[in-house]
Order: sequence, then C-alpha cells, then structure tokens
Amino acid sequence: MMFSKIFEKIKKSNKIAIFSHTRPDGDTIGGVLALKIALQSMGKQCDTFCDVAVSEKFFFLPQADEYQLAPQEKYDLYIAVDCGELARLGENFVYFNNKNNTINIDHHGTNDMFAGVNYVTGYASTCEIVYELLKFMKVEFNHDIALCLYIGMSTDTGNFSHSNTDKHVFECAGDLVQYGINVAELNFTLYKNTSFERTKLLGKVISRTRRYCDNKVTLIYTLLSDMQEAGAKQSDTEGFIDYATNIAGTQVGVSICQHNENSFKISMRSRGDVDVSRICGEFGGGGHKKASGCMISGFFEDVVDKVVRAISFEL
Ligand SMILES: [Mn+2]
Repeated sequence: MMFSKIFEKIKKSNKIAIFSHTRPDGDTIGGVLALKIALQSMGKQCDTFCDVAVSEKFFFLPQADEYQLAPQEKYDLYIAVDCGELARLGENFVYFNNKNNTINIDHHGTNDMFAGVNYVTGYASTCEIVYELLKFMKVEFNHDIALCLYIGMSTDTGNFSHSNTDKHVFECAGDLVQYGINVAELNFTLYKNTSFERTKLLGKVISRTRRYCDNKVTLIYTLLSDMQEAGAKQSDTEGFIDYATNIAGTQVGVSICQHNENSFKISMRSRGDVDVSRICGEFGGGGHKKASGCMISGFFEDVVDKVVRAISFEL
C-alpha cells in the first residue's frame, strides 16, 4: 500500500515543504492547505510554496495567505500536490531532483511520475487522494481541513457538474459536509459573487455576440477599450466563454480577449466532436479536446477570420 510509504516519509521528517502547481486552482490550493493543517497537527513544521502569487479570492481558506514563492532553506521532505508533470511546478521544479525526499500526489492520468514516491489515481480531484491519505494517517478532521478538501473537489468538478463527477467524489464531499461546511454560502462565494465592473463588461460583451458557420460557432470578444470603459480587468473575463458555448446549436464557443494593441488571447470550448486542441495547436497553443487556448497577433477582424476559418475546416 503506497500510503504507508508516504506516511513513513512524513513520520521521519520534521520540516516539510508542500508545493502547489503554477497558476494554482482550488484543487492544488485546497489539497496543499489541508495537508499542511494535518501535518501541523502532527507537530511538523510545514511551509507552502507556489512559484506565482496565489489569488486573493482563495484567501478565505485557512493559511492561504502564507504561501511563499520558493523555499529559502532546506527541508527534509518535498511534496507536490496536483502536478501532472514536473513542469507544472513552474520555477519550483528544481526541488524535485532528489528521489529520496520527494513525493508526487496527483490525479492526472498523464502523470510522468517525476518524484521518488508517486501516488497517482484517476479521481476527479487530487483532494480526494489527500482526503484518503489523511484518513490513512488517522488525522482528526475538523472544519478547516474539510473546507480545504471540499473546495478542491468542488472546483475540479465544476461544482459537481462536469463528466468527472462520480460516486467517489460525492462520497468524500458528503463526508466532509458534516464538519460544518456551509454549502450554500460557499457556492455563492465561489461561483456567484462578482463585481459591478465585471457585470457591466459582461453585459456589453454579451450584447454583441456573433455567430458563424450556420450558427455552429458562437463568438464573443472583449477589447481593451471595453475593459477600460467598464473599469474591469483582464481576469474579469474569466468564464465569459460559457455564455457563448451555452447558446443552443453551438458546436464551438470562442472567446477573444485583447491582450495588447495587436495581440489576442483566444479560448475555445467544444460541445461536440470538434477537437479544439488541434485547432489551437495550429496557432501554437493547446489544451484539452474540449477546452483549449492560444495567442494570435494581428488586426482584430483578421484574427476573427483566421479563427473562424480554422474551426470551419473541423466542423
Ligand atoms: Mn486537480
């Protein structure tokens, strides 16, 4: 049983460094923080790292504001959480060269087993693995641990709505709820709470939604001038693409967001058989079959033409 191997390493270590992947999401942050709280309760000295700053929207989680960019001293043990490959650690990959003191806990089927001890399953979230690890180590669960793990399970399943939502994740999340998780309040914080500026921007963007290719391609776009006008930021456009993709009859949803004068960030979602990672790959980007992205330079309408033409060949 692999958990015993991990437990042995933890027991032998006093100072433990835990890592989230770069551009961190709820699963890597929730898993890291739950593990940190658990290890602290076992008397370990624990620090958490991510090579970029953690978004303040996660600061409602315990100790989320205590992340450091990189270790300043030596640790006995280095643990990566939710990293499908070494490169996901960003700049912090350098701490995982030593096979004797590194652990990789992850749920990506494509994991390249970069650490000394690798625990990889096909669960919907890494937080389900951390949940089982903590149970194995007989850690006493409390509200803080439950909250962190629940966040990972919820965010990696699109709030229990994506195709990876299965019996296992419901069972784990269901168990966690008893520790005082306020599901309604959390859903509001994570998925509904928004700013006035973002709402104004969204209204403008939605009002000029375009369709191409017999209405199979739905496109929305956000220009720098739109963001300026609404007082909104680039990050406020996150999730806009869903409004295009959700329109009935759409096979590919596209969101174009202006980055600089002549540079545009393209996001694509497929609702059918079209592999959008192939299309984005043509422009030097990539991702998953159903969700991908790329950057394209040029004048706005030329960029739209290029994107629509590339998609039309795949319909
Ligand atoms: Mn994950």
